[in-house]
Amino acid sequence: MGNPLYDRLFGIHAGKDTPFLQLPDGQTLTHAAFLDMAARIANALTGYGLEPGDRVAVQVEKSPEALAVYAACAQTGLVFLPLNTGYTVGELTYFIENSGASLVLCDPRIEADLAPIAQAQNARLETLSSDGTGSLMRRALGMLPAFEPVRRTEDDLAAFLYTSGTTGRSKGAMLSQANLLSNADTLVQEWRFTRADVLLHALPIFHTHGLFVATNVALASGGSMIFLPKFDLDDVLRLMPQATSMMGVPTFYTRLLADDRFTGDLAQHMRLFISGSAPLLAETHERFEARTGHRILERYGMTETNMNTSNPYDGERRAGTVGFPLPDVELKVTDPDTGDALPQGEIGMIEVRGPNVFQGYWDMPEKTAAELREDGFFITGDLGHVDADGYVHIVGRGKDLIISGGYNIYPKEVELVLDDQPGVLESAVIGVPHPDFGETVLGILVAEPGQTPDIALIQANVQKELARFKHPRKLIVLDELPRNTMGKVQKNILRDRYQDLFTQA
Ligand code: MLC
Ligand code: AMP
Repeated sequence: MGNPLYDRLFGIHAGKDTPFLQLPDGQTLTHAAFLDMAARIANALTGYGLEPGDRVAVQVEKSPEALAVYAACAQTGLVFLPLNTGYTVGELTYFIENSGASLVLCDPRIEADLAPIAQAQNARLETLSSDGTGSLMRRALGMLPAFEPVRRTEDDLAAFLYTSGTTGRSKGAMLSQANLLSNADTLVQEWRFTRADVLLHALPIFHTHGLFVATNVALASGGSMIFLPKFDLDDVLRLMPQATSMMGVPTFYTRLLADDRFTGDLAQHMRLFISGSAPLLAETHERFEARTGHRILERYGMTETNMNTSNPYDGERRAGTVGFPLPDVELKVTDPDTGDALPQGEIGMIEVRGPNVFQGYWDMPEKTAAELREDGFFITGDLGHVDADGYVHIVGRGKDLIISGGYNIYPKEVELVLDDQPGVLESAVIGVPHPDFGETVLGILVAEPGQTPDIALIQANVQKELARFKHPRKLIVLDELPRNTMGKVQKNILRDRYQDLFTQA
């Protein structure tokens, strides 16, 4: 029986002296060295008294050690729960409490802030910094570099990824080993990844894209990664000639195109560029091809489902579409009101079913029931249609969601903070086009009668409560919000009015 996740992603490479991670300073870590590190961490984790199924909440900078914690969780049967490094202590408190984490792993810089929260939760608190130091590695380095993986089945949970919700409360999407493995195997095949691949990895490893798409594909194919702490344009340009492939959000591609150093020569021997997490403008797709000769392969996925569709490796990669449903993934377009399937070509709600679809939201049975049908179809919240050739087009979102540089922001969460501010009667938060982030957050405020909100003070307060990427890039005060006859705020009117705010030269 073994441990399918560990065996498939990590086990097969044991003992191999082939490179796995290449770091920007030129250092290389072999598969074997990485597995030694993971085994030491696994020994440390079990030494803390953690049991299979316990949650390990992790908010640390991207590093080989951070990735080894993921491997160690797979090996020990712990549920890996990575968290955006931008989250404030207030935001982290919710995740720690909601998940009932048994271990919190954080950067040493916020250890003191998190100590009372971990203590209240009866969770252990350990640290890991970006240079690999901290209490976890101090302990792990004294451990043996060998660990017999804990027996697990494909139905066991492997990870929780929190995804924000329309009400402002984040939900923990429970992902099983089978969810991750089925997608990793499919993507390796669909995108033709092999041991010869060197993936330029500049994404964060706390979300689906950087962790379960990029990293799992590299692991499952036995290839290696150029592992950058973040998307740094200079590093990406410098190291691209050593890579064969890259995965990124659209901002990666627009930033590359905005730089004259990014030439066709630099990308010449690359095999594949993949984009996802947010819509890639057809114009970006075309400019990229004109500059490099490469057609970006766009795919579509989400936290709850991993990847659902992909443009073909061979065959036409059609700009402005997200390609075909992946093998084993069923996709239908339904009437958002009745749930009935619509005829081909009509726009409606995209629903998906397959081995990739998650197990439900942790401790939220009503939310699970509202989005995951009994027959296994997940209601994505994305609106789209399937064209006559079978390509899926995403045309909008049924959910009130902003995607900025690949990060999701639910307006409600920001509105709740703005509504609480001195002098503010109410607020509306919308997404408007942005040249770098694709979309960005705009806050509209209505003042309490006779008051003038202090914008600088409000921005400072928002900063304390919410991660930087959620902050409104601008706050505008209006006399009143446009409403329909039912009293509902007409965000479409606001979006139209401010659509050029950040894009006009
Ligand atoms: C950083 N900032 C952002 C931001 N990222 N603000 C809004 N949106 C973002 N995405 C803040 C910084 O804190 C900084 O604040 C300022 O904006 C400018 O920073 P920067 O140096 O330009 O940002 P950078 O660090 O380069 O990050 C931009 C980015 C990064 C696009 C490279 O956000 C990124 O890697 N995004 C990928 C997100 C991702 O992996 N999504 C996948 C989700 S999974 P200040 O204070 O300096 O102004 C998913 C499923 C699927 O969606 O289908 O894949
Ligand atoms: P997340 O909840 O962070 O996993 O984000 C998932 C959402 O990102 C999806 O529901 C879509 O709205 C969006 N998304 C992902 N990939 C694409 C894409 N290629 N084109 C358009 N939207 C996308």
